Amino acid sequence: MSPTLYGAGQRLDLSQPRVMGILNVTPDSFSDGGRFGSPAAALARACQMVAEGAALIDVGGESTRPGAVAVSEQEELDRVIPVIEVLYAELPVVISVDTSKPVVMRAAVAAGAGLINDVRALREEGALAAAAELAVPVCLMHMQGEPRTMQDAPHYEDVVAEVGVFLRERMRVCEQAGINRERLLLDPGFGFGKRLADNLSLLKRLGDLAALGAPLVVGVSRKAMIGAVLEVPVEQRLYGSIALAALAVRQGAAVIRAHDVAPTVQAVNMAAAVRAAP
Ligand code: 8Y4
Repeated sequence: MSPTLYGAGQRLDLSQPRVMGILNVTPDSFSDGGRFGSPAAALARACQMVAEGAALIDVGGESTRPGAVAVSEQEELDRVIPVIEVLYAELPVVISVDTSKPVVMRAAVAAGAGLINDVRALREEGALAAAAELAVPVCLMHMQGEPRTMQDAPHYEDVVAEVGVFLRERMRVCEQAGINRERLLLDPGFGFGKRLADNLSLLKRLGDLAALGAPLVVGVSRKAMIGAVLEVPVEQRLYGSIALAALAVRQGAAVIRAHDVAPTVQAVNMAAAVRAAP
C-alpha cells in the first residue's frame, strides 16, 4: 500500500514510522547557520543523523523560512548536488531533495536522491513533468501563499478541510500526469501560511488527513508553533518538538522531519508501539 523508498542499495518500507533528518545547505539557514556548507561537513552531520536512527536525510538548498528571498537555479544546484553525491556514495540511507525546481529535481535524482520533497507540491512550471519522468516518490506539501509573504495574513474557514481538499486535488493532478498514487506522500505543511490555531487544529485532526490514503509526512521540529505555545526561543524547542512528533505518529504519521534525530527516533518508536498495541 505505502510506497517503498529506495536509497543506496536498500529499500525502505513505511509500514513503521521513520525519521527524516534535516540537512540544510543554505548559508542563511534558520538554526544551522550554514555550518553544513561544504560537502565534507554535510556528510559528517548526515553520518551522525544516520547513526542516531534517521532513515532518510532531507537535503535543502532553498530557504523557505518566512521572508526568505528566492535562490537561483545555479545557486541551488551548487549547494545541493555535491552533497547528494557524497551522501549517496557513503551512506545507506534514502536521500530526499527539498526543492521546487525541475532542473534541481533532475540533477538530484541523477546524483542519487530517492525522494522529491516539494513544499510547492509540484506547482512550479515543469515540476509535474519532471517528477513524472523521474519515477521517484514525491512528497506533496500544502502551503498557503509563497514563503516570502505566507505569514502576512493566513486565513482559513476550516483549515483541516481546506488542506485536505488541496492535497486531494494535487494527488489527482499528479495521477493525471502519470505519477501514480503509490508514489505520493502528503504533508499538511505546518507553519506554511498558517496561524497558531491552524497548526494546532491540523495536528489535533491529523488522522482525518490519513484518510486521503497516502503516507503522511510531518515537519514540526523547532517551529514557531512551539515557540508560541511554550514561549521559548528556537534553541529550546526540543521537548515541544518531541511531544508533537509523538502526537503525530499516534495519529498515523509515517515520516517525521526533524533536526534532533536521536530523541525524535525514541519518541517515534514509543508512539508507534502504542499505535500498534492491541
Ligand atoms: C526552526 C527551524 C524553525 C526550521 C523553523 C524551521 C517542512 C519541509 C520545511 C515541512 C516538508 C522549517 C523543507 C521549514 N518544513 N518539508 N521543509 N514538511 N515536507 N522551518 O514541514 O523547517 S522548511
